[in-house]
Amino acid sequence: MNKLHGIELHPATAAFLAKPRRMLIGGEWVDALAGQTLPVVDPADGETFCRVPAGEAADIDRAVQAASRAFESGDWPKMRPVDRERLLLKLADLLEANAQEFAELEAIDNGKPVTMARYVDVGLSVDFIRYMAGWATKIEGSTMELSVPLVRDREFFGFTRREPVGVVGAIIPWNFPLLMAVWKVAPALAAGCTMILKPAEDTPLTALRLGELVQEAGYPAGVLNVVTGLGHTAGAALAAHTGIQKIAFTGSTEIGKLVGKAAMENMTRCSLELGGKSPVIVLDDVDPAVAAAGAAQAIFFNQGQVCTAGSRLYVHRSRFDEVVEQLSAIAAGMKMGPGIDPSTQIGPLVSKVQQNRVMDYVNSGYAEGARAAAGGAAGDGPGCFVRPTVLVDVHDNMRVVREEIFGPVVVAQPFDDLDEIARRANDTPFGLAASIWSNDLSRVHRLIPKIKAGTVWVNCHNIIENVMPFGGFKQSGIGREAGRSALELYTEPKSVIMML
Ligand code: TXE
Repeated sequence: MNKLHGIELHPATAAFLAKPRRMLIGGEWVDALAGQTLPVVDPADGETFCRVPAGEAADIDRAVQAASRAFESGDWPKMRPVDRERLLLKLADLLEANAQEFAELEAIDNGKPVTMARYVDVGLSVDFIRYMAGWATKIEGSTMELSVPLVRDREFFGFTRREPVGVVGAIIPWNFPLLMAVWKVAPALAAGCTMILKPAEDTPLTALRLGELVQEAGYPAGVLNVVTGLGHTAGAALAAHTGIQKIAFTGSTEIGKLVGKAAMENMTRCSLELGGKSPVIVLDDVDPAVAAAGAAQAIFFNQGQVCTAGSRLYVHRSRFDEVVEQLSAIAAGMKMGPGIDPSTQIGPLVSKVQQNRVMDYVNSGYAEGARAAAGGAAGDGPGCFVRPTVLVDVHDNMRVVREEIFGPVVVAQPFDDLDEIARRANDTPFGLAASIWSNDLSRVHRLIPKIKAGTVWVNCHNIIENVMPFGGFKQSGIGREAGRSALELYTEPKSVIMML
């Protein structure tokens, strides 16, 4: 396949798609033990364009054994931190050198616009690996003065160490396949852990290609294993495996709870990054054009398939009509098309399942009295498109306001005062993110502590930064990825008390 949807593919993309794809276990490229495969579907036209192995429990078991050998042999955890750092930097360099291929694979597999994939998915991944590489040499404990009772004539000395937690299972979603892989791989490897990575069944390609780069960079066998497969088989087997010491999951709240329960059975360390229903709060001092552009980016970025998507828009009543009108004009003007086409602004959703899920929500909104100020329908043809949609005439109890839609659909409502908006913004089981739009510092600062969310943006939305902790309050998850906090997820503190 050299051309797709009339667009010439980079020769490296075409070459990767042309060869058989296997899973990476213990430094070897292997088929699933049962010999089964899964289709990989182009969401722009619904066609299967390649297949990957359908790994199951037995394959997961092999991968856990390989990762355990790499951990217990000390090949990775005992490698000099500066050498682990060097290998992570090498991985970042290789990813950067192959950026166009990764962007195209992501665009074809997930449907997202290729230009966005190039600068957001691949660009952020390169930066993130480099940032995390630096932490390999900076994992520290502390020393303490002890006051041990009853043994006053002896001296004591206490210190803490941070040790790698061990073998890590990572289960990732399909919305940012490469970036979500890297968010788990880079801190885990920097900390000295080894890993089994299970990408989402809808988007397995960049995780497999990342495995190739890890091999090319010269990592010891078994440090990173990539097993493709379904969630309820491969994913469930990984979460429940007694050979892992930590599971890191990003996905739906529903499956996150299952993964959490399986982890607790074995006391496996567990971090969960789950769904959201993030509010975008526009106060009355904001230029409606700025608010509309911000709200559009908050919800339409990545077709709304973002855990932090600004899916609930609250605008002060005095500005509501103007903002909704301008936002609707932006929505109506967005160019929809296959992700691989560089002129596309809105690609297809990841799958038919997701398109149907999103359209079911839109139709439930209509049934409860909502009206589309823009969009409100699927795209024509076999692709998994949903038109950028702005729903108005909604109220707080509708499903479209309460549940995560995970598509390009925003519900817009007016509000009157700050106390009311804080209460309504928090009236959700989720607590991942929120944005406040205003230049009135006093009101912004009064709102920030009232919002129950892991990230609050001011005059921006969906800005993800390597150095900032990222995660959710309430049912949006447990733990904080990125920044220094990510290292805490992959290390265990050990207290050492010495009598001198
Ligand atoms: O997610 P799943 P789905 C939300 C979003 C979306 C909905 C459903 O609302 O509409 O979830 O998407 C693996 N044991 N988010 O069904 O099922 C699966 O193979 C272990 C928000 O795709 O949670 C994949 O690798 N693992 C989210 C991963 O879990 C299992 C991103 C996520 O899939 C499993 C994605 C099981 N029993 C969806 N079942 C976000 N926070 O960004 C599935 N998996």
